[in-house]
Amino acid sequence: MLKGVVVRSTGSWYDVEAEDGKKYAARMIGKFRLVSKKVTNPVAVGDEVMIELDDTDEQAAVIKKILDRRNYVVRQSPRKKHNAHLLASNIDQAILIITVVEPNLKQGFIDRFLIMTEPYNIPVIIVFNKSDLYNDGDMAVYNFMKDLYEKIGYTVMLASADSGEGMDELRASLNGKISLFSGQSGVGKSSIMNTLSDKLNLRTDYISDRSGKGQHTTTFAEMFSLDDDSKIIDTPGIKTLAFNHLEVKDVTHNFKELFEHSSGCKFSDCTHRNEPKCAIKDAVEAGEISELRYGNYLQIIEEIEDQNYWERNKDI
Ligand SMILES: Nc1nc2c(ncn2[C@@H]2O[C@H](COP(=O)(O)OP(=O)(O)O)[C@@H](O)[C@H]2O)c(=O)[nH]1
Ligand SMILES: [Mg+2]
Ligand SMILES: [Zn+2]
Repeated sequence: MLKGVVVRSTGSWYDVEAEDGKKYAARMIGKFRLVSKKVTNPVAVGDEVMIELDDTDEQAAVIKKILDRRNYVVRQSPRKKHNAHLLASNIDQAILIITVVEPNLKQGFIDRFLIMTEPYNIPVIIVFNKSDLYNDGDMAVYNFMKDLYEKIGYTVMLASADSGEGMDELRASLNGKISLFSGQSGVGKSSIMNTLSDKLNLRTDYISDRSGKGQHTTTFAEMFSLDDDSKIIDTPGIKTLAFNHLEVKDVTHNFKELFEHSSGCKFSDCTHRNEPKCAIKDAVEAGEISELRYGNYLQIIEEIEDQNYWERNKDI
């Protein structure tokens, strides 16, 4: 048996980089205990595993054991909306690539993304790419977002894969860490990763219209080495993030500043809507909590409740 790390997952087999320095195509045989019954894939990129080598094929192996994860990130399964899909595990930080233009900023996406990293308090760097295209108005949007998210504890950077702005700073922040790269299609994730390492050569998409409907070319998550102790994980571009696999309280607990203020609410299970003596509503009114974030929060919990209502009342 050898210890190794899953560096790529296709769903049917896994590329494992083992402690002997070699890469194996590993399969899974038999039953594996899932994070929970609601997770569709048992193994994720970043997982540490024990593998058994194949006697007949020197590149093949079988995954025998998944070692305990120190953290993981899940999203709603693209196929089964009440199930979760593991994106990656054992990461030090997440890099969310976003842009104000091309495609136009969807601010709500940032808040949805942060719900996925908050359960394990995974640090997030929000990178606003394509700064070379920003006019004064776009810069004002960026500065507003930087203020908003830094105030609640995230790091925000300005960057451009084209002009090179912010690339040294971003590269420095990846040193010695395993970083998950994520973002909507077309924001420049592959372009940025290519500038960070000349070995990568990832395919980049060409967007032909300003509406920004890029097609993504990354279909599976994959871990790459920047140097001996710095790794980056590329993930498929995300179109939308929905949370039908969660309960309202999961969202309530994973909006960082809402959770921090919630000790002031009268009811411990306060959802911060119509309940009396709600510290969150007070904080929004006082300008201490962003109305944008609060609005997104309300929208997400309503989506979950609407969904659950129809699920509960399927027979009607
Ligand atoms: N102007 C400009 N275009 C960029 C920048 N980064 C990426 N792009 C372009 O945006 C499109 C999508 O980039 P890509 O890296 O494939 O995005 P991904 O889908 O997030 O991986 C391509 O046409 C890139 O050339 C940037 O910093 N500035
Ligand atoms: Mg890409
Ligand atoms: Zn409340």
